[in-house]
Amino acid sequence: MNKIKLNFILLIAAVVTISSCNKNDDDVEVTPPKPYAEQYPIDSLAINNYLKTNYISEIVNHPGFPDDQDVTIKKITDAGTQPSLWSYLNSPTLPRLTFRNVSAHGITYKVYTLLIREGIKGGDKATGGEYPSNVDAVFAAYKGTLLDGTVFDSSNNGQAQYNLDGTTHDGGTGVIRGWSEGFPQFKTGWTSSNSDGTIKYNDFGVGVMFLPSGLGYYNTAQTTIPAYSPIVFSIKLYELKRFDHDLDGIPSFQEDLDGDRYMNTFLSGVANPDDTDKDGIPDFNDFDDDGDNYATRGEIKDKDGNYYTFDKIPDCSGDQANPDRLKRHLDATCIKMNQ
Ligand SMILES: [Ca+2]
Ligand SMILES: [Ca+2]
Ligand SMILES: [Ca+2]
Ligand SMILES: [Ca+2]
Repeated sequence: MNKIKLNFILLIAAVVTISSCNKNDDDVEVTPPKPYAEQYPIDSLAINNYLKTNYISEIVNHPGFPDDQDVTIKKITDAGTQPSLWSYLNSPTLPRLTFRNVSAHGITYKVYTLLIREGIKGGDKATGGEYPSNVDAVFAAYKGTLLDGTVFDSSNNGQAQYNLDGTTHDGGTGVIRGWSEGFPQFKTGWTSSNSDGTIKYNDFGVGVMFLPSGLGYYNTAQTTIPAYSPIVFSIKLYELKRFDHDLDGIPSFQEDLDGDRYMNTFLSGVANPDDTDKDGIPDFNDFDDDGDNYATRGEIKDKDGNYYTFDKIPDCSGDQANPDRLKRHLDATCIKMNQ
């Protein structure tokens, strides 16, 4: 590995370390951590029980106002008229409860999300209807509750930027791992202006995520969240912001090779579907994706030095049309000098 590359990795590691420290500024109390493998089965049981004993009691329909699509979940008191959250599991219609397996801390978490409304495209700019990847930023509203229904935090402020990559770069707030796992299950809406100049959010994605404590705050109690609490977030996904982590000119979400919206750095020896040259650094963080010692940024220009749009990056033969082609910056055997 060349030195520049190594320094770049160390820089990224330093940024991540610093932002991780910042995230804990509000900590109230830290109890010694239990093994994750010991706590997770307890959380899993509690979340399953919650899903089977709670229902959606209200969804506010108030377009253009901050409380639009506020979701209230309550304990079931009449099973005949109050379908449990669990009853929506893999439903062909919305609401739909689904889960993903998430590998972290040496165990596999099941992360449930409930999709209540799809975000869709619209407005003058025809934006919206987009999924964030797990390393993008979101502009969202949220309400966080404990499994007993206690609300511990909420915000309808769509102006705040939350970085799903956990960092604070570009003015964002770093988030818990559970948000990085949950938000890519929802799509954005579109914005317009109210007559008073404030932003109106339209057709945004609405849903709920159910997070084990290991993907939340775990043993680090917050002011209103006891240690080892599974947490529930109802969310509204207004907008997103794309990042380009390695500054190679290709937004990170387009470096997600398997297209599952998740990019991670794994322990060495674990196959990473998003790492072209298999050097342990996924493409979105690797400024030389194919490991040919030429930076990606220099490999995606035409012979006049102009950058191709992502869709038009050719393969080694110059073909720009075949959707299955291997783009030249991902092909280490392609000679890229003197194009
Ligand atoms: Ca990039
Ligand atoms: Ca991926
Ligand atoms: Ca790599
Ligand atoms: Ca290269």
